[in-house]
Amino acid sequence: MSKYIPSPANWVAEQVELYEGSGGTQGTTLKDSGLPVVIVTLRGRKTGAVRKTPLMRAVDDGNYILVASMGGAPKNPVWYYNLKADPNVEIRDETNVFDIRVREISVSNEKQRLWDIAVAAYPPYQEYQDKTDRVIPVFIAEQSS
Ligand code: F42
Repeated sequence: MSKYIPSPANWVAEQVELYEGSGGTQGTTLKDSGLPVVIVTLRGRKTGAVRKTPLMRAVDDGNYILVASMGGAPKNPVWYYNLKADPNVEIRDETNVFDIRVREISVSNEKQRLWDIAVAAYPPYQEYQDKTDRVIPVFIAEQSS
């Protein structure tokens, strides 16, 4: 079993601790927004360590949509590169936990469809896209394989 390295961002590490420590019954929303969050457990591509990344919950017909927005920052979050290197993740959605494979969506019509669902779930994603020059990557985690 690999070592777990918490996020260097304290508010993120604290949310993970509360969410996972409570078995998915506490800390399951983003701050004051009340909007639901999932925890994605993945592997660091250089350290091989276990990393845990909270993301907003956006779902298309039972499949989770993962949006690498990082608040509209100019660079992709590091977890984007970790997922490209190893797409096998665990997703915790409150008390439900799934082992699942993710893939990046680049086909434009499918990406637009998933993007629209993600923005409906979390409207600030659109503001983040508008303020950055990069095209925000989107992954899908398909429950059925
Ligand atoms: N971020 C999003 O992008 N989208 C969301 O929808 C989102 C929602 C959300 C909700 C709640 C919450 O608490 C946080 C939320 N975040 C969301 C923030 C998200 O959880 C991440 O913190 C954020 O996207 C930044 O991701 P990051 O992977 O860049 O994390 C940074 C802080 C981090 O952990 N950096 C590490 C570090 O030490 O600087 C690197 C960790 C790492 O993966 N290292 C790799 C390794 O091998 O271990 C090496 C990677 C390499 O290539 O160098």
